[in-house]
Amino acid sequence: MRLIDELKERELLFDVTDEKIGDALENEHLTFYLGTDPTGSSLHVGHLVTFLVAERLKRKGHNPIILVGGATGLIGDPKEQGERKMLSQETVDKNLECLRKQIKTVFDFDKIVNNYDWVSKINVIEFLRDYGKNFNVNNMINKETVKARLDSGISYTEFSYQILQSLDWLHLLTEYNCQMQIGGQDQWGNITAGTDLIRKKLGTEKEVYGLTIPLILKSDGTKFGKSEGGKSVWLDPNMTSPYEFYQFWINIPDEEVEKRLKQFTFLSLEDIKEVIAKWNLNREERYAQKVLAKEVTTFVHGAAKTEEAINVSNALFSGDFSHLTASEIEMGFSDLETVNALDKPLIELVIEAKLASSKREAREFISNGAITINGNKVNDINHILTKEEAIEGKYILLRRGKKKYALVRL
Ligand code: 485
Repeated sequence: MRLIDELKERELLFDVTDEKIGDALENEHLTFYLGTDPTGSSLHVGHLVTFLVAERLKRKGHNPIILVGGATGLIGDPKEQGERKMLSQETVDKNLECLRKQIKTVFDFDKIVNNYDWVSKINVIEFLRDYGKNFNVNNMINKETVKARLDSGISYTEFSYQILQSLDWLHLLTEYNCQMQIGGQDQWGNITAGTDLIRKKLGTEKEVYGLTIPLILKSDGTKFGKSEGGKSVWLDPNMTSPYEFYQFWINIPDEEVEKRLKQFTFLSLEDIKEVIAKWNLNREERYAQKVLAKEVTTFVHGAAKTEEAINVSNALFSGDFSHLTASEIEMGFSDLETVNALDKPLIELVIEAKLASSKREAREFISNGAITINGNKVNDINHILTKEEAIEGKYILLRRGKKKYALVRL
């Protein structure tokens, strides 16, 4: 199947600037770029889909350049909700280093550039004469992102953003023969501003192509990429643990799972069909979600962390924690109420861990068998936890009933 058709089939194609792109993707080795601004210290799953398209193009033999916007991050791409808070140079620099590291660890992209390197060298007279002169304000105002802000207001700073993104592409085309830019569907205006600038500066001597990827939405039309608590799902394991990351994918609803397998995994379309057929035999087992979670978590966090995440999930499901390692406990239960054992009797620990609100209640829970330690029932309210009972001599999971957990550290 042609790559362009495969992208369509996987619901990864929103728009292209030129239909010839289909042939170019098939017959040429294009250098292309994808840009992101260092507005945070990590990418999230919303970014991921676009980066995965870059990976797909790379696997087809095209040459990726990843641009991290050290300059554009200081300006701010206009967003519908209103003017951005300007970030300090320090924050942008710090975020940029984090993103650069993350992109290097997760993806296998050799070339990462920073537009600060060339944008910071342009002076205001050059900016207005060499670039500004090629932009028509009427066209600039008609870009979706600007149009959406005309009522509420937009600063000249954010209004100028599209000029910067356009001159980036011109720079990368001149420097690296970068003929294609990809981005999410919200980048359409910036990308077409770039093709216009290139045409004005270089005529039609160079073919250039823009390709956008649809914004990922949940089936209820809301934004994709928030976990149940409304927290963003980040790629940084210190912000979203591999276990939480895995859980996010395990919890993808049935009506979305086939689409996510197509968009977020490198499984072939035939393999995905088979996964779906098997899943349909008994949807309750969540086979398709398990394949999805395993594939995406492995891509982002590697096989070892994924195995830990799966072990934690299985332990939570079965209530048997005896096989977990200390590192798995740390990954899976970092959010839990944690108490230090220090020779305290079980009844006190249960209260301290907020699994009971009074001595009377704690005694009742323990004696009627509602309290387990690492999955085993204990009925003795004065039981003192020992290192032998602890996982790697360190951790004990206290549980009340089916769902209430606390972590005891020895
Ligand atoms: O030359 C460029 C300079 C900056 C950018 C692109 C080219 C960044 C771009 N303007 C942007 O704001 N991107 C968003 C970001 O950085 O968070 C998101 C897009 C999304 C997808 C993702 O980056 O909103 O659609 O492209 C990778």
